[in-house]
Order: sequence, then C-alpha cells, then structure tokens
Amino acid sequence: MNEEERQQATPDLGPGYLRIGELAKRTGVSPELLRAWEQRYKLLQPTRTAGGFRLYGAADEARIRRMQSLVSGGLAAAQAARLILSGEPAPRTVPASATILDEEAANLTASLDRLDEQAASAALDRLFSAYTVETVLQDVVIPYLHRLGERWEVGEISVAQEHFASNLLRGRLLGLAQGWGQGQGPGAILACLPGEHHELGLLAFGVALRRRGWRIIYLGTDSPIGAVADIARSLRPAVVVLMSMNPDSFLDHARQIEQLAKQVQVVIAGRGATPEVARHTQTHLLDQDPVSAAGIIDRDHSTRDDDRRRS
Ligand code: B12
Repeated sequence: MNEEERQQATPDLGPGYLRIGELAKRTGVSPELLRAWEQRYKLLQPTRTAGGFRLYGAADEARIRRMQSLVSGGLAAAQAARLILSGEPAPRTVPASATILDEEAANLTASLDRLDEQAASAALDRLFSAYTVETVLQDVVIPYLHRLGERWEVGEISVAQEHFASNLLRGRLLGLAQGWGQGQGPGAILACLPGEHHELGLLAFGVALRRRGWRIIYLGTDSPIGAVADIARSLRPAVVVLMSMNPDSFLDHARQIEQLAKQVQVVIAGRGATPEVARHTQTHLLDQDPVSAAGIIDRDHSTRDDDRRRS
C-alpha cells in the first residue's frame, strides 16, 4: 500500500485535520502541487499520527491560500514560500492581478480562438497540473462553453471555431474518462436523448462521478431509450442519467422514460430537464452543474446505502 492509499484507509483523523486529498479539494490546488510545495519549500508542515499518516491543519490551509494569492499576484513560487515562512508582509509591488486560473483560462480561450491545438492543450495541461479536475471543469471549462455559445450567437466567433473548440474539449474529457468503466463503486448509465448532440455536460458529469469511484457506462449522444432500457435490465446500474437541452425531447419520450423509471432510478439533467418534465416522467431532477450534481448523486446514494444497511 502506498502512502496515499494508507491515508485513504485511515479510519479516524480527529477534528480539524485533513488528508491531502481533502485539502486539495478545499483549496482547489492539486495533491501533486501540494506535495511539491511541501517537499520543495516546506510550506506544509503536517503532523503525523502514530501510524505515520500525514495530517494537515488550519495553519497549512492558511499558508496554501496565501501562496495561491502571492503566486497569482506574480511572485515566483520559491519567493512566495520564503515570504510566507518568514512571516513578513507581502511587498507592495505584488500586483493584485488575475489568478493563475483566470490567466490560463484566458490563454485557453485565445488559443482555441486561433485554432491552436498545441497551445490550448498546453494551457489545459497547466490547469490540470495546478488545480483539481473538478475546479478546472467547474471554473474554466463550463464557463468557457457558456461564453462560446454567447459569442457564437452574436457572430463573434465562427462555426468552425466553435466546432474546433468543442471537439478539442471533448477529446480532453474523453482522455480523463479513460478506464471509467472499471470503477468498483455503483454503476451509472449516461445517455443523451434521441436527437441530442450536446454531450460535454454529460461527459464532465461522468468524469466527476468516476472520480468518486463510480463505474460509468457511457452511451453518449442520440441514444434510443429502448437501447438504454435493454442495458439497464442486464447491467442493473444504481442510476440512469438522461440528458437533453430540450424539454420537448423528454416529453416526446415520456412514456418510455416512465417505463424505464419503474425498473431503475432515472435522473434527468441538462437545460431541458425541468421540474415539470420530472413530474411528468416520474423521474428525479438534477438541476445543478455537472460537477456539483456528481457530488449530490454520490452523497444521495451513500445515504440510501447506509439506510439500507441499518434497516
Ligand atoms: C458545444 C455546443 C454545440 C456542439 C456540441 C458538441 C458536443 N460534442 O457536445 C454542437 C456543434 C454539436 C452543437 C450543435 C447545436 N447547437 Co449547440 N452549443 C454548444 C455550446 C457552445 C456548449 C454546450 C455545452 O456543452 N455546454 C456546457 C454545459 C455544461 O452547459 P449548459 O448546456 O448550459 O448546461 C447547464 C445545465 O443544463 C447543466 N448540465 C448540462 N448538461 C448536463 C449533464 C448532467 C448529467 C448534469 C447533471 C448537468 C448538466 O450544466 C450547465 C450548468 O452549469 C452551447 C452554449 C452553452 N451556453 O452551453 C451551444 C447551444 C447549447 N447550442 C445551441 C444550438 C442552437 C445548437 C444547434 C441547434 C445549432 C444548429 N443550428 O445546428 C445544434 C443542435 C444539435 C443537436 N441536435 O443537439 C444553443 C441552444 C439554444 C436553445 N435554446 O436550446 C446554444 C445555447 C448556443 C446559443 N447560445 O444559442 N452545439
């Protein structure tokens, strides 16, 4: 067992202390970068349990937040760490400029606009090495897609630029999705309704759910409900997620969806999923963004599992 696995297996950490994964989630800095800051600069000063596990406290979190702010303000990481550990105030010359996240998001937009695959991939690489997948999806990729749609609507970017960008991001999400069928946790079938070709939200959701240990069976765009029902019968997933931009698509298939919902828990999502559609199809509505929704589904499932075990 490596240290990360041992840490995940730690049953009781005591109040106020966090494992590195939890610290990463809280601060939006990837575990790899946290470890680098700890090893290179001694920025993190974990306590160790009798079993040798590293646990991080509030002072570590405060130093990370200060590091984020100084680095995004333009200081080199080594310089920022020295300053924090010395206890001196930040020099007045540090500009309160955009964060690294904002800068890289701007690089990504500019690269995609000029159809520069290499630069766009490099911006994404930098983002994924500095922040968690969840932060990059929630704070960069999804907002980028929203702006892309607005800019396309007013003719600020061409159809070619929009297709280039969405295909590059799709490829990247599929890269993150590799091996998602092998999760040991509960299973989820993900499908877009017939005629629906917007799948990036569904992919982002699948990636976020996979990171919580789920097993993903991805059918993707334009999936016939009959085909979804067939595999749901044989694979018996914990949940089927149906996505569409258009409420009418749900209503056009309401009878089939209602039938499916008698067999397995069906959740609807995407802009077309409304409370009225959920009522009409006897399904559950997920109206959060894909990353938050993955957290909700996961918690919901664990709670129900606990209830079942207790009863
Ligand atoms: C990329 C894109 C495409 C790509 C999709 C590529 C792909 N592989 O997915 C392509 C080129 C195929 C495409 C085609 C079309 N598109 Co388009 N597209 C977009 C764009 C720019 C991004 C879509 C996206 O992925 N968004 C990211 C998701 C996460 O954001 P969201 O859709 O707002 O979803 C929110 C929630 O619903 C939720 N969510 C979404 N999905 C899921 C899934 C789960 C499981 C969960 C829990 C939550 C969730 O999360 C978001 C909130 O954070 C949007 C602009 C936009 N604002 O989104 C237009 C947009 C959706 N498209 C639009 C249109 C008009 C079209 C076309 C009709 C264009 C045409 N004339 O051909 C076709 C229709 C194709 C079809 N039959 O489905 C319109 C839709 C308008 C409307 N009222 O429905 C938009 C809004 C653009 C615009 N501003 O006008 N498109």
